[in-house]
Amino acid sequence: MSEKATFGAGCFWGVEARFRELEGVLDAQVGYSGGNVDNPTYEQVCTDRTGHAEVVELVFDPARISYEALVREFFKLHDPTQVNRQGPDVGRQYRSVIFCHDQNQRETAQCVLTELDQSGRYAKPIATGIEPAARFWRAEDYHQQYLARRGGTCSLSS
Ligand code: MHO
Repeated sequence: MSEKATFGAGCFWGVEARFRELEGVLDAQVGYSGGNVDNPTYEQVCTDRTGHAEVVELVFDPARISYEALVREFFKLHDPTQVNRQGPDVGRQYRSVIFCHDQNQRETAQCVLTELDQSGRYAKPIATGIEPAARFWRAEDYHQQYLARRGGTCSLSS
């Protein structure tokens, strides 16, 4: 059994690397979602005119890791209070967004978001969008497992 989960949390290099470390995550691909151009290139997305977010699409085994655990990890690995940016990376492509594949995912995402928003952990309100999954466009090969291949790190806020 496997399920999909899709998250946008800034530059997808670091987001992919972090999720790949989790037990129960079977596969991860980086790509673009939530925009209005078919099969966009990275250069098009960087113009901030296509509306796509950089996202990671995960395949996971819900018997080994829950969707809720993935959502909690998503919030931990970036600053969800930043609007249309993540650290030095600015533009709608870096927005914080959860693309839900079904009603259960939507309820879980909303529940964790509300809990964290009310926890006092953040100085500002959480800006994360919760949207129905749109079409996923796989990014260029050179963006896949980018950090693993380069041995580098990405500027993540926490
Ligand atoms: N600031 C990053 C963004 C890359 S990411 C794939 C860089 O260009 O190094 O958007």
